[in-house]
Amino acid sequence: DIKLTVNNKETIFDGGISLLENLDNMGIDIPSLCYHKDLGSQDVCGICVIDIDGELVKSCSTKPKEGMVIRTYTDDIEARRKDILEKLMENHSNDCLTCEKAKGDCQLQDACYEYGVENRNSKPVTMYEIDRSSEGMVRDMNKCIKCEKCVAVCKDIQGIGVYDVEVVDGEKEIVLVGGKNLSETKCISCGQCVKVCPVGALVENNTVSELSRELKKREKHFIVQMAPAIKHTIGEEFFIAPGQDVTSMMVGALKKLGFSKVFSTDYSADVTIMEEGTELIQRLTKGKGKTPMFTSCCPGWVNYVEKNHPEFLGNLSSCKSPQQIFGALAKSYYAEESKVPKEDIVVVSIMPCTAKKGEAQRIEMEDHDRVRDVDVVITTREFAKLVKMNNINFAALPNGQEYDSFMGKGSSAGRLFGTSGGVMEAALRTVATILSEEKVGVLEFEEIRGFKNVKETTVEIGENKLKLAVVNGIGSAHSVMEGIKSGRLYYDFVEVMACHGGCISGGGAPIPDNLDVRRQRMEGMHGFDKTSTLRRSHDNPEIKRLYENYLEDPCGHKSHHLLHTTYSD
Ligand code: HC0
Ligand code: SF4
Repeated sequence: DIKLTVNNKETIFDGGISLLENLDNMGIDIPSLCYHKDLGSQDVCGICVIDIDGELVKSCSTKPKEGMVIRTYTDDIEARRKDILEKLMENHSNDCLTCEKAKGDCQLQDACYEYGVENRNSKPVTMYEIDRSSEGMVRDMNKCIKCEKCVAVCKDIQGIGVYDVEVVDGEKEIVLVGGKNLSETKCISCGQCVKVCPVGALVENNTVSELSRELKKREKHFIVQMAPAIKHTIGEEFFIAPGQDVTSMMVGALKKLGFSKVFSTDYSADVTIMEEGTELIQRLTKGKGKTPMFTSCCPGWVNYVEKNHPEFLGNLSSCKSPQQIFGALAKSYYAEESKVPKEDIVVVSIMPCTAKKGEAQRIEMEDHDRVRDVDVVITTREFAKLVKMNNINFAALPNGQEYDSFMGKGSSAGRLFGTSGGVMEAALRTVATILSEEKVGVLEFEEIRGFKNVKETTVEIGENKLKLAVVNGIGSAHSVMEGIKSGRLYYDFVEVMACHGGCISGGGAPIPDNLDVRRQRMEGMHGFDKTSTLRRSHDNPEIKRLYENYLEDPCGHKSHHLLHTTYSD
């Protein structure tokens, strides 16, 4: 404990963390562009200066010392911050009007607004060509302020290292490693760099503006699915606490926006469990396919296997992801039952993920008539924009609004897909019932919940002993795969989610996103499951109806054709 003075008051600070973090804990907001709770400070931007004993010092890289006299706001501090911001704006594009981050997520804009700094550039800055090579995101270096957070998150957290810092002609540059544009690099489109970028240099690929216009034409039959994680995160965009289930408001908003049917990816996650659970049993007991089986529902992870470990492609479950299963069923089962031609249906997905945009565009994801499973993917943040653009008062929408039948109802097992360990847990609930005569009482598998990077457990089901692992974040994938290859590790089934905490922390999730927020999101999901009366995928009446009326058997002929795929290197 360190005793010092802050704004004329004696205060105790934690000596192990920076002044910026101590001040934040006290509720004193210090601006910073290069600090992030998960990453710490990159110690570059300098706007976090405070006055210590009469001198201006960066609070992010200074630790507390006994007797310090700190002032957090003086005329000198204000002048310094303004000066830094003005210099940044000298070289910044002036297209704030249409910038993705400007609608609430641009920290530079917020700081300029607070300090009265204007963008005086009369022409757009076009020193760099905008990189639109990725389906998931856009990189515009004309807006980069070189805070280095993208470098840190991609290298230190994701373990991929797409970005690096180089000095070119005496100027610092953020460069790409291994390619001229994102699609040539090892980038897996996870979007974690988009979330930490304080400006519009890294943004999701905007698909919401066009969607908004198309919806207003009311020409096509628009149906929408929303991913499990959305329900516990979108509230944050409207000042509702992280983790709170806002499904009813989502449904209400989507109806107002003109969607003919509002459905849920929790439903198709239940279908995934029927298919993937059956596939697992076939691989383990009938020798049909390689083991360990890996989940394949996270497109960041699939991209990672394709780019880095193609030797494991055969281990990926052949099952399409819930997003794609939903789309494939919408354009077949739903089209037939509701008598709407599949060509007239537009399937929109709301996903907490940037990589899902690329997944929907994959060549494997269209049928023999070249009709795509999913037409448009927008992120959680884009959905929030759609709501705001249309002046819908989200938080005031009524409770009790339900999904449409017959592709809306999902079990809470399907909902758990949105958090690390959830796919495994949902699968175990159903596999246990299929494999074991006795009704398995255990529904919650604590060992595979939470934020540990690699979670392991062994589950005995009837005569079978399953060795399981959950990889939480792509940063741990490489060592697990090397361990499997060398024989050091043995598993039957492995879940991998590219983002830490699972989809609740996807690249399309609300900003800010950090471990504190993620914890609340995860608790919200587990809380929902605990009180649910439908906790296993195979008990879902809409799933029973699907197999009875349409698919017949899991992994049967029709499923194989519609719901399974292969991946290529
Ligand atoms: Fe996820 Fe999914 S759980 S990847 O995070 O599996 O994006 O929420 O929709 O598809 O269901 C994302 C979330 C999904 C899919 C599901 C899976
Ligand atoms: Fe790295 Fe993910 Fe950003 Fe690609 S999207 S550069 S993999 S953090």
